Amino acid sequence: MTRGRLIVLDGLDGCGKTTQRSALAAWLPRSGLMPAGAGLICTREPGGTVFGQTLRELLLHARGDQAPVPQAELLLYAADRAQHIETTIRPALERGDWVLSDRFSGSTLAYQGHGRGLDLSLINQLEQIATGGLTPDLTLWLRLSVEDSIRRRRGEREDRIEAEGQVFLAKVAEGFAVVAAQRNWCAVEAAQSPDAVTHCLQQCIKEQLA
Ligand code: T5A
Repeated sequence: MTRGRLIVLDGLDGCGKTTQRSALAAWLPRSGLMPAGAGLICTREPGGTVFGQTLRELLLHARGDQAPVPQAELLLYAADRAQHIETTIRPALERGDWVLSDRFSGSTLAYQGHGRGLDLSLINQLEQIATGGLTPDLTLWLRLSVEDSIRRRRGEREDRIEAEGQVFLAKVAEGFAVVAAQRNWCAVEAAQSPDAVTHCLQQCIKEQLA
């Protein structure tokens, strides 16, 4: 049995991860890329496990006195990831299944590292603990401007991270650009029609994983 593949979608809030995750989930099993018999697990961070759903609620919706300080926030994202990897992602990959995840450790570098200004080398060490060294086979970065991110989410109820505002989001956007270059992510312009974005993502996946 060959190990499965881990594909990650990442980027700013509202960049289209959910939309594209659905499109890729429909396409991947008939793409000819997955071995016969391999399943596809679609998941997300935070909240890809039952335990993680409780953490997601705390991370995104706790306000006022209940809200975590930045260091606690960092540790909660790491805890969510450790649980996600050990109970969902690693077993799936070992079975030979493919995993498509909406966000992974690059988000922590972008949001908690570049956005909050927490120490990047400590975040990298924490990533080692949380992931046990597991890295994605391919990360697809949906590149979107801060202005488009805000425009797309206008009128929707903001979660705690989204409510941080434009200056924070600009630092996160810069962070994604840095991490994408360092980690050799596949960048796709997210400000195109959803179908055009899907087509570009499919091309990246075929080029990298065929
Ligand atoms: N976070 C997460 C951290 O701070 N650290 C971490 O380590 C991790 C893992 C939750 C938050 O947690 C933070 C980052 C986040 O702030 P989330 O649940 O992934 O993460 O939240 P969002 O990224 O905000 O998810 P959204 O559902 O809001 O955005 P998506 O999934 O990227 O985008 P989607 O597909 O829902 O689309 C958003 C809107 O845009 C439209 C859609 O119809 C929708 O209205 N749209 C398009 N419009 C025009 N053209 C296109 N191509 C479009 N594609 C989608």
